[in-house]
Amino acid sequence: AVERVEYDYYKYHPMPEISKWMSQMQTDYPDVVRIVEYGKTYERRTISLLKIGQETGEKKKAIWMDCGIHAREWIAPAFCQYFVREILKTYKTDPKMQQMMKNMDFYVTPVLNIDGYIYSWDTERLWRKNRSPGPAGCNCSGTDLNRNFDANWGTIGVSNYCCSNIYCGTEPVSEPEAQAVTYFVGSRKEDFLCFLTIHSYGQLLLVPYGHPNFTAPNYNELMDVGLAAADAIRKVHGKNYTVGTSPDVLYANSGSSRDWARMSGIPLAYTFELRDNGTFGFKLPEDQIQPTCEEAYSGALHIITYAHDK
Ligand code: ING
Ligand code: ZN
Repeated sequence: AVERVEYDYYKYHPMPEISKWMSQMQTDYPDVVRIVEYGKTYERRTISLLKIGQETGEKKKAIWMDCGIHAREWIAPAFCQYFVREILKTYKTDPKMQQMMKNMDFYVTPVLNIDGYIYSWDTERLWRKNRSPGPAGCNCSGTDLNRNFDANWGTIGVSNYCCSNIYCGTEPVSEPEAQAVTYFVGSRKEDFLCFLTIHSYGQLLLVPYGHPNFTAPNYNELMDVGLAAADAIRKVHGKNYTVGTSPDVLYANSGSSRDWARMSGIPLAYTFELRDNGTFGFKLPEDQIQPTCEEAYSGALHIITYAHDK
């Protein structure tokens, strides 16, 4: 018999294990899980997502979730994997989840910035950016993928200095990882009800826009749903998540994937900043993976259910 070792959702996993886990999910749930390859990183690794939903033969709505756009935020990929396991577990018995999987496909990217994630494991734990080389004459590598999207690109909260951690790149969507998301989501943007991008840390739910001069047309809806999601989060382990735009909560920024998604017409676009509040920061201990995932799941599910029922 083939020995099956249970995947440990409460540990951090290096990229090869996450890739194997993705294949295993497709094998274990052949009716509802499919791996979709949708881009290449700078170092030519394949960017893949899990498409999760019931095959109905009809055109379906969709939910987007990406994790690991920033290399050092290890809790984010851990959450994407937990999220996938949880919806598949729930689906077996829960009529609401069955209904949602019939009407919607969940597109979940566990690690978007694969090159950076590997670099963070192997070389520099606190690496944030991708791994593309800087422009001619610059000795630093990496562009901040969350400053590279085509959303008021390069205007505020970025750096043009290639050694900066918030270097926005040479032009909008110069980076292959940002291109992959822009193309995949952009080519079916009418389908997406919701765009969730998962980061750490800070315990925040950020709504569009990052630029203080612009307000989302459904700002009130985004805030109402975000505040209700924060309530749902608080009920799980008592943690407080602050809801607002980045200029209101911390500082302004441009070129984020969330702002791009909202500008593209996706109504419910949120950035999750998971635990903690700075005690451990990016090096969140493994004993906090489970509670962090439990509370974030509750918040994400609130937004997704709202998007579905609306
Ligand atoms: N934070 C996000 C970043 O891209 C953000 C989102 C922007 C938070 C501006 C607060 C203010 O910087 C992390 N942790 O990556
Ligand atoms: Zn981040």
